[in-house]
Amino acid sequence: MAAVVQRWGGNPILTKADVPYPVETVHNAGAVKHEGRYLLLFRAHRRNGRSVIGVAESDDGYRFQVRPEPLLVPAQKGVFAEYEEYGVEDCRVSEVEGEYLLTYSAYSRHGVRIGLARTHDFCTVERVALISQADMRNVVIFPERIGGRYVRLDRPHTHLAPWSIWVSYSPDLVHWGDSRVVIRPATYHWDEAKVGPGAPPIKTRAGWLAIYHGVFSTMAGGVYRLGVALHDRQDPSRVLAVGDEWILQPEDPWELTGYVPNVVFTCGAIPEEDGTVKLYWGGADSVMCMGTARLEELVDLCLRCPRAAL
Ligand code: M1P
Repeated sequence: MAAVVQRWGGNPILTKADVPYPVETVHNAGAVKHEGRYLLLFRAHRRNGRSVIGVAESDDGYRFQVRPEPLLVPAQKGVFAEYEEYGVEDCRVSEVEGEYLLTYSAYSRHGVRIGLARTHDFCTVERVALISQADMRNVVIFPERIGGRYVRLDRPHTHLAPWSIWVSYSPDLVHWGDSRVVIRPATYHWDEAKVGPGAPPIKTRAGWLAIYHGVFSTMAGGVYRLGVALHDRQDPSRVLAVGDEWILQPEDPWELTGYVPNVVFTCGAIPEEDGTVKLYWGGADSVMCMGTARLEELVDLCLRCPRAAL
């Protein structure tokens, strides 16, 4: 049977050798189409072990060139400086009402929380707010307001239960609430250890298609895979279906070994007019890869063979 995600033959599309400043990894990139060009906002470890966000550009979504300087580095002053001291990671990009919203993990001695910034041109970035307390990662913002409010999926950490996906709402991007858990890991399933939002949700006729990551713990460590879920268009806290089967697992050598072995991890996917989606993922926390899938098939996978969301 054909794979749901067709890996591109030119993978990996970015490695540290493509970056014109010293870094040891290029992975977990947010993805967006801006003025007809594809942009990847990737995470890169500097040699002090802390991460920055760089930008790579492309005309076709396959062949990328990295800009000479990173776009986002830890803030040097103000409240952001205190909470970004250990680095900025795993940026997601959502276009909402003509501006691009960036959400990223901000690491510091206080834990990991989420920073939100905005840009119009991907040259200058304005930090808006720190939109969570510690500990939180993997925030994706829906590309439109729903019922007048911004909506996000996120993944808080707790010691009481496996880490789950939540939904939250905001009138102004700064204040968030009305939070509810929407997808929990499923016991003895490929995502049983934890789940987390991946790419910002994509609107389809059947609902919001959300690509997420799930982890299974083995004697050799966690295996990160990708799966899909469908949220109601008007009420995204209503999960219509979660696909029982993963859509992508580590298979290529650069996904099986690297900085963290056995990882495919997405922060971005770009829907195209022909019904396909370009999916970008980090391989083994070391390189960037891409592949394509048919949106209809991803939706179908959720509906045809669902597992319980909670
Ligand atoms: O090493 C795999 C991933 O681990 C973390 O992901 P999660 O939030 O699911 O625990 C992050 O550090 C992520 O960057 C990394 O790819």
